[in-house]
Parts: sequence; C-alpha cells; structure tokens
Amino acid sequence: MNAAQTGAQALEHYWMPFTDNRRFKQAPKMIASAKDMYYVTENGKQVLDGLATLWCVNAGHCRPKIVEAIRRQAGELDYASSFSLGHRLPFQVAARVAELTPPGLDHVFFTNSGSEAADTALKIALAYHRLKGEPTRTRFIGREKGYHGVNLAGISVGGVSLNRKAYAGMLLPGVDHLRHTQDLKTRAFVRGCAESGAELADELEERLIPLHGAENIAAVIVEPVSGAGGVLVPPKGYLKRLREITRKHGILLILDEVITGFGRLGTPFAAQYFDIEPDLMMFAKAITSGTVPLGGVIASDAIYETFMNTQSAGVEFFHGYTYSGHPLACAAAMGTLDTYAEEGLLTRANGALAQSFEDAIHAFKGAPHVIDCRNLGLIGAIELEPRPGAPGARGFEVFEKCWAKGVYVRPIGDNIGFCPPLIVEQKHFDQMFGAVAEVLKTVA
Ligand code: PXG
Repeated sequence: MNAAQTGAQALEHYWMPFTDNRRFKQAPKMIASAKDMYYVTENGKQVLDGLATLWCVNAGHCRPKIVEAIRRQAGELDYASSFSLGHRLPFQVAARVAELTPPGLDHVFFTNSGSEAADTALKIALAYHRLKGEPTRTRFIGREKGYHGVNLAGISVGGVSLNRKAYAGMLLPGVDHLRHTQDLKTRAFVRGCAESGAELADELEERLIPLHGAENIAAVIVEPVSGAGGVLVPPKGYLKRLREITRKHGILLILDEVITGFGRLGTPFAAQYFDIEPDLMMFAKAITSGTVPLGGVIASDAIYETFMNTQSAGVEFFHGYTYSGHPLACAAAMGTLDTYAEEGLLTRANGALAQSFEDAIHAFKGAPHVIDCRNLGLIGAIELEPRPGAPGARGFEVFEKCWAKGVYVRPIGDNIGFCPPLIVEQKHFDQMFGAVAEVLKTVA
C-alpha cells in the first residue's frame, strides 16, 4: 500500500469477512485495544463488549494469566508439529478439557476453528461407522437455522439460508434437516426453555428415519442453543428426546458447543446443563477466550477405542491440521482454563446473575418493534419485527446506534444478540440494556 493512501482507499486491501465492506470502509469502526469488559476505539472511545466479541471472550479481554501464558510460550517453543512428534501442551489441555466434560467424553482432537471442528466431527462419524462394519451410514441430519461454521460440510448440515444459497452446487449430498424449534405464535417471550415443543424432536423418528433408513444415517448435529441462527433456546426435554432417538437407532449425536462450551449456561458445557451425553462434542472460541484460534472435537471413549482397537496398525485417522495442538493456542488455553477455574467463571452464568440478565431481556416485552425475547444462562436475544421489504435493516440500525452510545451488541438479521463475557456485572447489564432501550425509542 502506498503510505499516502488515506480514507476508504487505504482499507481496500483487506476483504473483510461477513461484512458489508463498502459500508464499513466509508465509516470504519476501528478498535485499538481492549481490557476486561471494554474495547477502546482508535478515537479513544470506550465500548462495552456485549457479545464477548463473537461469542468467545468468556474471560474478558487481555486477562493477565492468558496474556502472560502466550508471551512466555512465544519465547520458549513457538511451533512444533503434532504429526508423529509431540510436545506436552496439547496433551495437558486435552486432559483439562476432559475433566470438564460429562463422563465418557475423554478424547480431544484439536482443530483451529469451529468450522474445522464441524468437518472433523462429521469425518469421525463416517470413519467410525465404517470401522464398526456399518458403511452405509453416510447421511447427516442437521437443523434449520443451525450454524456450524462456513466450511462445506458445516454449511451443508447448517441451516442458515444466506450461508448456503450461493454454494448450492457444492453442498454435501445426503443431508437432511430437522425443523428449527422457534414458534413465535405459541412460544414467544418465554423465559428460558419453553414447556412445550419437545415433540419437535420426534420428527427424527416419525419422518426422517423412515424416509432415509436409520441404517443410512451417520449422525445428527445440533447446537444445544443455536447462536448465529438468532439465539434459539430448545424446549424442555427436546435435546433429551433427540438423544434417546439417536441412541435407539445407532445414530451418533454431535453437539456443537462452539458457543455454549466453557460456561455460557452456568455449566462447563451445555451437555451438563441439559443432562445429556452426546457421542461427539465440538468446541472452539472460549477455549482460549478468543485470544488464539483453537477448536476441537471431544470423542466418546467408545468412538476413540473403536479407532484404536479396530483400525489395522498405522495411522488410525487420516485427518489433521498443520496447526492442530499449536503451542501458542494451547498455552492460551491453559491460561484461560486457569482463569476460569480461579474466578469460578464456568458456573457464573447461573443464579442471581442469570436471573437479572433474564429480567433485563424480558423487560423489552412491549418495547417498540420487539416481537420476542429469549434467554438462557448468559446468552439471549430480542427479536424485532423486520421492516417490510428490508429484513435486517432495523437490527443493523440498532447495532449502529448502540455502538455510537458505546455499547456493542450484535445484529443477527433483526435479532439483537447478547452474550457478555462471564466477568460481567450488574452495572454492565444496566449500561448495555439501558442503551438498547434508548435506541429502540429512536428507531423507526
Ligand atoms: N459452530 C457454531 C455453533 C458457531 O457459532 C462455528 C461453529 C464456526 O466457528 P469458526 O471458528 O469457524 O468461526 C461457530 C461460529 C454470528 C457469527 O454471526 C457466529 C459465528 C461465527 C461468525 C459469525 O453470530 N460462530
């Protein structure tokens, strides 16, 4: 770039992800630094981080233990491969993660992102069934509005239409979808999990299994609470029902815990909150509190042992990334897990704090344009009625006006998502929801 380039032109070289590039470059929102609950912009303005940035900064920003762990590691062992070589850190992180999972989910395969975790989980499922002598199990069942990253496998089982449409020609064959669980007619403004709706899981047994044949289905993949699809909270008993049906038919259940993992619901994973044991669990984001990319898949003992005991001598699973188990990412994870443990953050999205978050979100019932309020643990959303012919425009305006008031919340179409770092306090709720309430009064 020519140093003389200024303004929008100077920003042209970076093609920003999931962003209206032209709009951003006209009026850039540039962050210069961050600490705990706040960013500081290039103009020196403090902005409250109401979404743990992208649902990941669960420990808050620039926390000393995490920063120190990354710094130390960079000077000691910058990079080592995990391909037939090893270094201690990924083994240690895997053991720490296994301590936090439900019993029997003890084996961790590292990736760099949630999207890669989706590919990895689906590949493990396929390879597992082949090893078990059931090679016809090749189909996957996802769910409408599900988000499992942006790789081709993830968008195939995912159900966010805008992320799929342009790539229809590349989607995996053999994928079907469950209905999503939202129903504004019967379940709007429900606090936590709705009493009705568990029967939506029966669609698997009543429609999809008869249609495809259980012997052809490898796995069902769902987010316990869907995030990027608009924060959809499952009805009571829904996930348990999915677990029962999948188990009965020899179908694996993959829980995508990329957002719900590491304390979002007041338990280490959502699996514990909903009291279910999946076969595979995906994580990313909060494992390092967003500081260094790291993700992974946690496999059940039964799956891991099938690979170790059935596969002939040699490499058991032909899969892996150059940076699987990267030292800097693993050091960041150790610092993050220490911070979570020392500050009790994995159980903080519970009790009075979660209640106060719920009350604040549901206080929007009756506010201008609000057609639903949803919450669980420390994740929630309000949904606004879309403007006729301009879906998402109202949500985006709320986001921009909140930013101007020093509060970052995320527009997901016309939903406004809330997912603060787990160090959040009441005063931050007051600031965040106060700003949204004021803004709603000014939005047409
Ligand atoms: N699964 C879930 C449940 C996610 O939320 C991914 C997988 C993919 O992770 P990576 O690390 O590959 O991005 C995610 C990511 C949004 C938004 O609009 C959400 C995500 C990513 C980008 C935008 O809220 N979640």
